[in-house]
Amino acid sequence: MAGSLALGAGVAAAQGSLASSGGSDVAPSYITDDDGRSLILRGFNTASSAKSAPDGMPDFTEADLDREQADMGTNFVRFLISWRSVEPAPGQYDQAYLDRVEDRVSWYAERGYKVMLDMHQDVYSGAITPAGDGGNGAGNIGNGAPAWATFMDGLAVKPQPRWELYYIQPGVMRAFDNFWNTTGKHPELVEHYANAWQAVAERFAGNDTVVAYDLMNEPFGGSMQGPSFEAGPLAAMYQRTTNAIRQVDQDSWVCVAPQAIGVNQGLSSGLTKINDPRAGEQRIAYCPHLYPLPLDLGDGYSGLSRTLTDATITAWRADIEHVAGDVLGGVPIIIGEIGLDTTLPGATDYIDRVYTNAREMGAGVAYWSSDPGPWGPYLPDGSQTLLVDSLNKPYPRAVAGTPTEWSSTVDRLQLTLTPDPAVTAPTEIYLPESGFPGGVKVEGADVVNWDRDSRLLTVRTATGAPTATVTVTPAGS
Ligand code: IDC
Repeated sequence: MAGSLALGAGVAAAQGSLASSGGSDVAPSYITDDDGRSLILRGFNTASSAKSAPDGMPDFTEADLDREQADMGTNFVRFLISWRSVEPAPGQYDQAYLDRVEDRVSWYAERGYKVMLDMHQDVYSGAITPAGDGGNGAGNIGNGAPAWATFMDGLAVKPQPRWELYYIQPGVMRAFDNFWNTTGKHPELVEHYANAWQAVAERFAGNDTVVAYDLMNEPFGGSMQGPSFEAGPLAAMYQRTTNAIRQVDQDSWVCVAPQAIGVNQGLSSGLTKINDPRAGEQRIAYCPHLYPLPLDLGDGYSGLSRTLTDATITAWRADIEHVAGDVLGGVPIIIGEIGLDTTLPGATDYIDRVYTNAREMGAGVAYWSSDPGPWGPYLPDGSQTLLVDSLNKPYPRAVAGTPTEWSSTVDRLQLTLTPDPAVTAPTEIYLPESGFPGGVKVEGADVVNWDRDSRLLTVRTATGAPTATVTVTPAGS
């Protein structure tokens, strides 16, 4: 069975280093910054509150961003945007909305972040339920597509106890079937979608802070599921949208994700190769999500649930490495969503396990989400959840070469890299105050700068060496 093969491969991966990942023989690759440095991206999804806000903006201020940066040293955001906001009427792109997005992007730019724009959807659109919540008072459910692009053909959407269950309501299934045009009645919808992305890309093409476009949150195939959907209408939409983006933007990375249902829980994806028409190396990235079923159902990370979750992570990782390495052609990986209710038993252990895997995979991570509440870093009263301490660890943010292995505890970081002589900018490392209250001791590299306020250390390794290992500990250690 494919599942058990994948499991075996993942176990081997856990013992190897970055260069010998389990699901593929292809070494991890990285999104690079304008200085050519490999980026290790750590941040949040911001935010769920944008989904049904009339102006499409998250309930997230510049002060919230300052707090996040000071508390966790993040350098990345998966920023939620929506098709309904970009194209409120067919063929009309709302430039005032894009102004608001650009304004938020400038907050991130001023603080040295990189932004991935995520065209979010859940359960197709806000128009699947007139009240927006299916009548069950659970808050926002459907979001994403504009009402004018929602064709349910009169089929029902009944109130459901969980938001995910709306996906299999007949009206929602039909809306997706019409979007993918498996009904043969709406060939215009995917075209609108690609053109909406082109309008976004046109706006951000010259913006160095926006590095990536996540083409569609959690694709769902309606009545077409699994590999036939992923290799069929999904891959076709990705290709069409990539082509549309490349007409206006040659440099941003285009991120593709698998079908969410099943693949988020560790099953194999049937996604096929997307060709990047840009001149030069392709800039496609793979951006899957991880939501092990036991945790999603509200179980903690302990006992049998922990065993099942670990098996999920192992299979999930092997398949991601296979798709990114072998199917898509050795592309970077960004985990677009991982997250859980931090009050569940074992939450810290689960977070550590996922971030350890991400580190070994060379993957970026966007935690779901920065919204106040038990899943996030802060409660509505501003107090911290355990997430802040769990995530506030040293990490290399930008590496002058290719990282081959790195590890960290709160007061120690070790990084091995293959230096790239063409990169002149230094390697940048984040060091939290909890582990590094004073000076730093650096072995294996020269210190360029240590800024105790921003918690950023920059170092330069010897030129000409084939590999370099940098170790950072607190001064006096
Ligand atoms: C959830 C929000 C919740 C909202 C729901 C539907 O936390 O408040 O009611 O969306 O809009 C995903 C989705 C992401 C989900 C998240 C957590 O991409 O939008 O947010 N999740 O449930 N996939 C798996 C989990």
